[in-house]
Amino acid sequence: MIAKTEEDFNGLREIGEICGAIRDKLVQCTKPGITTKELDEIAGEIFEKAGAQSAPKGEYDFPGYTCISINEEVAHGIPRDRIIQEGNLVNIDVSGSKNGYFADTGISFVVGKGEVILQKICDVAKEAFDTGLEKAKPGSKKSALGKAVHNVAKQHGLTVIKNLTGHGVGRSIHEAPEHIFNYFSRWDDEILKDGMVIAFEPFISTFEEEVFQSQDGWTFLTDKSQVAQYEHTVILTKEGPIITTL
Ligand code: M2C
Ligand code: CO
Ligand code: CO
Repeated sequence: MIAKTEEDFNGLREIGEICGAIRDKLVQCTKPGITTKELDEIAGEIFEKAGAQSAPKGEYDFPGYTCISINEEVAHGIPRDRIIQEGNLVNIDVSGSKNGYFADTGISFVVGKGEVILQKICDVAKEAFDTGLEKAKPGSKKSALGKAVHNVAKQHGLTVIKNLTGHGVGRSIHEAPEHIFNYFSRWDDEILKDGMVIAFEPFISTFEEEVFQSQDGWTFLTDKSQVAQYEHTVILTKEGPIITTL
């Protein structure tokens, strides 16, 4: 969407804050021994108390309030009886709606002490987000974001997942612009607009560049790579980006 009115900005900020708070609460509750289903139930309670709805459940009939992905699961992990363990790479992705406005945010992190490479891909995902965000200005090319993300990954001897992308958000969970690529695409000549709302989500990978879908019809998996994501909902304005999900 293109945010124009005070009502748009307030509505986007409200659901952004709710999703950001759920993300932070789930990260804080992620300890060895807890299951992904137990974490998801915490999210369900907060959505309800806040008068908000889970976007995956509401829009896609996803079997969970949030997507929680562990290790080889990159995204769209279904909350279930999988027990989180020390050293796991965990991704928590929270998206929701309230009063017709949507937000989407996600983070990957390591539980306790883990392999050094896991912390590195999480740090690089955040660095790629921050660097890409510097290019997120009305009037600039959308392709500049992906170029920045891929460059940061390459600088660290890493790469990106090319078949998972960011997207427009605001009045629904996935809307125009359809793709914010995490690499430079010369066919992508779209210009970013004042008030445009995007979910920017770099996926940084150790070497593979594509994920595949699991038999469960939802979960995106890698074969041998390790992958980290970092995502926020951002309103692009001439005065600078507004991150609604901080
Ligand atoms: O848009 C995402 O960030 C998720 C969608 C949840 S709906 C089941 N919030 C995303 C991540 C990876 C792939 C596609 N979409
Ligand atoms: Co998301
Ligand atoms: Co998203």
